[in-house]
This record gives sequence, structure tokens and C-alpha cells, in this order.
Amino acid sequence: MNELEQLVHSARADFDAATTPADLENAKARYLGKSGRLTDLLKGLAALPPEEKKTRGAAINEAKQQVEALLNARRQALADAELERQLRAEALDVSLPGRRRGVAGLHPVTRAMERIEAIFGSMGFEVADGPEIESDWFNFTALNTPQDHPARSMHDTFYVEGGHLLRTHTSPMQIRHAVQHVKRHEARLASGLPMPDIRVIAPGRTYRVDSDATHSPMFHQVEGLWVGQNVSFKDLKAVYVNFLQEFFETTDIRIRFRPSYFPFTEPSAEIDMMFGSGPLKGRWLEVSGSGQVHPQVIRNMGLDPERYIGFAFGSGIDRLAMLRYGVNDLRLFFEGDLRFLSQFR
Ligand code: 2NM
Repeated sequence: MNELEQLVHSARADFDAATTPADLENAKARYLGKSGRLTDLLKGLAALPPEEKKTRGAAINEAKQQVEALLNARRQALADAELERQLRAEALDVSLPGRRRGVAGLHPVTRAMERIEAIFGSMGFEVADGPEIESDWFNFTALNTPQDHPARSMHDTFYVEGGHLLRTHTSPMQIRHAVQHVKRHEARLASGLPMPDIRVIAPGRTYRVDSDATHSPMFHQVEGLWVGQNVSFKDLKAVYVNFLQEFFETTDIRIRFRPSYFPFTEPSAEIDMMFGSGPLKGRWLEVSGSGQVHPQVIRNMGLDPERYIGFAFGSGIDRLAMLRYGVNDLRLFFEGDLRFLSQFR
């Protein structure tokens, strides 16, 4: 191999070794640049005699053309590779499913709450909503709950500054609603006329210091209240049975009242229910507390307990939702796990 053939050979190797356009331009400079090897050879021609200049010049030029052709080929190869890389990187698989906006849904507890509101609404109950931070009066005193009642303990209740607390039940809302109702009808009451019955439910968040598989520090309650001049336990039973039948969409339900105690009702009862079929068949399930509203609570509503009587109940919405949707751990409702929640869409 002569000197020029060697030069072309080494240019090819250098160009092939260049993997980026910048590398390639550096390699080019070593052959074709101002002081590149071919440029130097062409400069050297000047010192040669005319005859030799001609043949040598032609040979160098041919080598130069070969190097330029190699350079252009390599430039094209690098550009092709770059384009190929880009196309691959930006490749679009048109057979993939599109990205869709996720379908949102209501939380199962919200859905249970909406069903409860609709069912009691169909029986003529209003829905009352109010503060979750309550005063001692509405949460305890107005509800005939004595100073030494365990619910007033720091261990059971979240107190906030200024003697207020996170409501431990939604009954304070019943008092607020009843007081408003009585005020709205005070002219009739003052002239000895009866007022329309109070029929209201108060669903919402409630708080207690309690946390395990069946208790959450925040939970949901619905309390119901019916006060009038001729209301009795049989109305409570009719209303509650109808509610359970509508809520669980079956008439195959038995219920029983078990004597109990609440400061704000006398007498008081737990309401248990039993399904006649299905996975929970034959088991008594505790679903609500209830009772005849205590005369002192009637008085705190602004009414005369000699003339007005009523019943009330309080049920855990989370428990009801667990029974309706077959959920076995209360905490699932509050963990925000989409694998759980998306099953209720
Ligand atoms: C319960 C059980 C029994 C109740 C009482 C009242 C009110 F406002 F009339 F005093 N509201 N809710 C009540 C009665 C709540 O929860 C277990």
C-alpha cells in the first residue's frame, strides 16, 4: 500500500470510529483542515519540478476525492442513524388503548347517606345539617347528659379551645333544628294552637377517641327525631322497619327492641335486626339506639313535655354501609385505596 492509499485507509478508519457529528468533524479536520494531512501534501507540491507536480498532484487529488466521498458517506450514515433513533424513540403504538380520564364515583358512605336521606325524605323527614364543632350545651347539657357522664371524659371526646368539642353524635343538630322549628311556630304555640310535628334526620360526621377494626375516630351517624302531640313507639317501629326494608331492599327482615339506657331518652332501646336470607341470615345485628325523648330534652327544645312527646334514634351509617355492601373492615372506608373505592362506581 503506498502512502496515499494508507492515508485513505486511515481516514476511513477514523471516520468509521466517529460516532457523533462532532467527532466526525474533528476527524475531517485532521485530513482536510487548514493543516490537515491532505492539505499539507498539496502545499508540498510547490517544491516539486513541473512534471512530477502534475502526476503527484493528480494522485493527491484523487486521494482527496476519496476522503471527501468517505466523509460524506459517513455523514449520511450518522444522520440516518440519528433519524432512526428518533423515530424509534417517538414511535407510537396505535394499537394501545387511549388514555382516558378516570371515572369518578361517590364514596360508599356518601351513597349510603344519600339513600338514607331519600328514604326518610319519602316518610316526610327533613334533613338538618350543622356544625361539627359544637358547644358543651348542644352536645351534652341540652341532651340531659350529666356532668359525670363518661362521654364527657377527655379520653372519649376531642376537645378544642374555648370549651368547644368535636360533636360526639349528631343529636346536637336535632336540638338546633327543634329550637328553630319551635321559634318558627311560636305565635301558634303562644295562642295554645299545636305546631306541625318535628320530623327530621341529622346525618353527618361525628368524632370520638376510639380506633380499631370496628371504630374510627371519625365516623358517620344519622339521628332521627319525630316530636308531636300523638307520637309513640309504634311510630318509631313503623318508621324504622320501613327504613330498613327500603335500605336493604328486602322485606325479609325481623327486628327487636332491647331495653337500654341513654341520658336523652326514657325509656331507651337498642334496635337489632336479622336478615331471613343472605350471608348474614339468622344473626341479630345491632343497628341503632332509640327511645322516647326525655322530658327534660323536650323542655330544652322549648316545648312543654306535658303536651309534646317524641321518639328519636341514632344509627351508625358506616355500620349500615358495611352491612349493605358486604364490607368487613370499617377502616377500608377511610384509607382512600382506589382498589377498594373503585368497586363502588
Ligand atoms: C341515639 C339513641 C337514642 C337521640 C335523641 C335525640 C334528641 F335530640 F331527641 F335528643 N336525638 N337523637 C338518640 C336517642 C340517639 O343514638 C344512639
